[in-house]
Amino acid sequence: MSIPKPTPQQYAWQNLEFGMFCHFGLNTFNDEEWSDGTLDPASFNPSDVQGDQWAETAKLAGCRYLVLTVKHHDGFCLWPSQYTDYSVKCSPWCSGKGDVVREIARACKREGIKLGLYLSPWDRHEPSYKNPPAYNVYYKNQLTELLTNYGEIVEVWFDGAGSEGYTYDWSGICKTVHKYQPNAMIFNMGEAAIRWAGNENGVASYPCWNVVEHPAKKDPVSQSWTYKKDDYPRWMPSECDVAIRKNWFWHTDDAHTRKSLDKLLDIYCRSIGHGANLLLNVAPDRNGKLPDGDVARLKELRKEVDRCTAQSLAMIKNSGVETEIKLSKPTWIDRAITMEAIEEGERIHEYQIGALINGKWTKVCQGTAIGHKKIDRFKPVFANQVRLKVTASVEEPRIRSFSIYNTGN
Ligand code: FUL
Repeated sequence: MSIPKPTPQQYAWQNLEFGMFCHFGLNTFNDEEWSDGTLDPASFNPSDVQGDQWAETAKLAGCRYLVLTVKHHDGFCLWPSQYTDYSVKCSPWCSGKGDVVREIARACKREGIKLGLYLSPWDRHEPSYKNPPAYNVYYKNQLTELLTNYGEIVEVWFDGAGSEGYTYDWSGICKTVHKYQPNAMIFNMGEAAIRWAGNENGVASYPCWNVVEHPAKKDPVSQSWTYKKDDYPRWMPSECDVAIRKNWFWHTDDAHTRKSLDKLLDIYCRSIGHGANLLLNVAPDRNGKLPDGDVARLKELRKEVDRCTAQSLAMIKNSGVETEIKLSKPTWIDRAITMEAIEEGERIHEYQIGALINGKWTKVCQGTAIGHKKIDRFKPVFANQVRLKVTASVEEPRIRSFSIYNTGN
């Protein structure tokens, strides 16, 4: 039997690596995170919705996709859905003629940022929620509106929160996605193409394998996947989510909780650097704008990621168990970034990185999974040869790139 491999869509999505999450809605205007569906839609009144600023910020941060909460648990819709009045059309914003989803889709397209949609299954406003068969129709209708009116959608984010024990028509919901957006990633529920990393800290525990065994075997998070037993093992990459501040939505009093640059760099190395995608939430404020302080922090993050990795001392592509880099003279090295050619499966199960120091090979780090990307940070060594040695694999290892750096950190 051949080893599991990503679909072309999963592969393309993994190459995006970094996304921006935007939580925006009635909660933004009421200092709430989980409002109960009774807030007055009239309170949704941004002075402007500056989609271009969101998309430009995503781009300068190095994000390649943006996931917008088009409906959070409170049921309020950021687009004028024909299936409910609990939406922007009953708000004073643009005299009820506005459409946040349209604005953000337009801006993302302009910047070359792919768009993802978070549509909460749990709905605390919609009266039919009490009647699952009726609500499933409502949900699929809304999904159809979203998947047919806003261009290409890269990901549909199905949040499991609040839905424990509820009967969703996951098969029908996923069919709707496949029908209208066959390339979209389904996050976390139903016939998921990508899985949740299992925490809201933005980190993937290591090793974070791309291939999942049958979920009943070990992964409690994945009980929501509706695949049959025979469909395992299967390729299902991981996505990590985290907010730049303590909360997901914008609040009047949490700017001081903005994560430090060091914290964000650590998150980056333990999500993207563990082979997962990172979805970093930056919440638009009541002016419909991403706050200046958050934007500044994202710029710092991008600058530091670029500084550390823009100039590799050497980079090499290879097939086989040993990949060696020879430098012309001894150089300080403190980081290695390795990528497997995952389109051919996750073949590497164990590896070591060694450096030739004063004529002697010394191990600088070791690991198990590499997958899409592994970032190894280690104590600086002064060496002119560095070697990646695969010590356990299935089939011949395929190294998309092995590169070394001196970050000085
Ligand atoms: C959770 C939600 O309950 C939070 O409000 C937030 O949307 C987060 C991304 O997912 O499950």
